[in-house]
Amino acid sequence: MIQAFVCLGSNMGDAKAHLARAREEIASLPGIRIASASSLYSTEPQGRKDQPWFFNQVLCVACAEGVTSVQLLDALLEKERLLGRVRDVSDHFGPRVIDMDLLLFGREVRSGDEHLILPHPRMAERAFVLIPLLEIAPDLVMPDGTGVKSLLEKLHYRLEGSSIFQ
Ligand code: PH2
Ligand code: MG
Ligand code: MG
Repeated sequence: MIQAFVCLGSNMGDAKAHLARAREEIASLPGIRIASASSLYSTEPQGRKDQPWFFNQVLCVACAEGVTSVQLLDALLEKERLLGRVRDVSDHFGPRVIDMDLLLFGREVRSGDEHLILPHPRMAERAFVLIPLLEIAPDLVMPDGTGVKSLLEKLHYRLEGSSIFQ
């Protein structure tokens, strides 16, 4: 069994409903089980400010023997399409119906392959990822030995209830 972490995000339409659909679809994947889920956070948009706030959530996903990181990523991309995600290449950080980002897949490290980089290349700079991740895995350590808590300590952010400003 391999433990993977997935960050869900939505800032279009009924964002909470999109996250719920995403959880249902992920749970239906063969060889995959949602082991735990963080609460939902309302988060200030990163990268491009002129768009609605997001809801974000992190899932811990247990993958059966034989499920690979690329298979999991491809299954998530397929589910994004099923939920109505249309990718606009000119607007990489813009509004989206649903985003399902693979953050970590066990202790796997991959680089050089644009299709899948592990750990997720931008997770360390995003409070909207690290806060929900630490909620469900407070002692998590990155493959290079860095504690996730220490990554969050380096960021400038504000947590007010379940709202994350950054
Ligand atoms: N996703 C992005 C860009 N910016 N900001 C927040 N708060 N939450 C996101 O999920 C997010 C973002 C690109 O995927
Ligand atoms: Mg994505
Ligand atoms: Mg993303």
